[in-house]
Amino acid sequence: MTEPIVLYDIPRILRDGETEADMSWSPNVYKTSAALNIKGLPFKRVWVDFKDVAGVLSKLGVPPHKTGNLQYTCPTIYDPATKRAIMDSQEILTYLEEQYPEKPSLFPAHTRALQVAFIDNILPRLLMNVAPTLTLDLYGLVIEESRPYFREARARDFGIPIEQVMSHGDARAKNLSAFQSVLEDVLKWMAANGEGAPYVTGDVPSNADLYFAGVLVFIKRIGGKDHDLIKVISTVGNGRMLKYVEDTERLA
Ligand SMILES: N[C@@H](CCC(=O)N[C@@H](CS)C(=O)NCC(=O)O)C(=O)O
Repeated sequence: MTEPIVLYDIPRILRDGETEADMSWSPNVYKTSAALNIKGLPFKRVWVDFKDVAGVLSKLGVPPHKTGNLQYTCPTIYDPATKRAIMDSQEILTYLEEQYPEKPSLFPAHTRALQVAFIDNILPRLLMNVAPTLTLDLYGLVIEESRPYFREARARDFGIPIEQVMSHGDARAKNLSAFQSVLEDVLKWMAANGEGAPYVTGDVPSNADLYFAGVLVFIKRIGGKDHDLIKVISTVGNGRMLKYVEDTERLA
């Protein structure tokens, strides 16, 4: 019997009533676990604290990122069938599509260019409004021993301490309203698929869905039910956006 693929993931602290599945919060890891599930490829998760990511992943022999502040990141997978370790959600997806062509694809025919256009449009708009409204919430759920590492690494990424990343008052209201506009745009575009089509790409989920859903599921898992961002999600499209989040959360 083939051994399951190993997926390296970063855990978070659980709140009362949450289960191990809620421990996964990363939008990038979401893309990979959802892709593995959609493709029906069995996998097991290995939890690695923020502070240990570089140490654990470098031992797998995966080459470090050539650009950016971080040399090693999750998701990373190890596939025992080919004895290969691959890092980066998009590199992993390319590998899975090539290695397992008989499995469902995340690129329905003729959608690649439109998927890239969708991702390039929505991702910066989401991140520029989610970072100032959620970063400290994430920090609060980082495993205690990894907090100094997280604080230092994010200050390096943002160029300012994490407290200063957060917006307040009018600035926060603007972030929330801009976040709402992205969701409204996506619902408007999805309406072109016809009534009730569950995904951006219609009846089947795609890489574009996983990018978008990854951020929304991240908000749900980190913010919890009372966060302002979740309240925005709940109001958009009379519950249709919340349903999208709940449906896509089940993919991962
Ligand atoms: N481009 C990468 C980005 C991965 C990434 O940034 N992962 C974060 C978690 S969301 C991480 O591993 N951070 C480790 C750290 O901050 O040291 C991908 O798509 O996989």
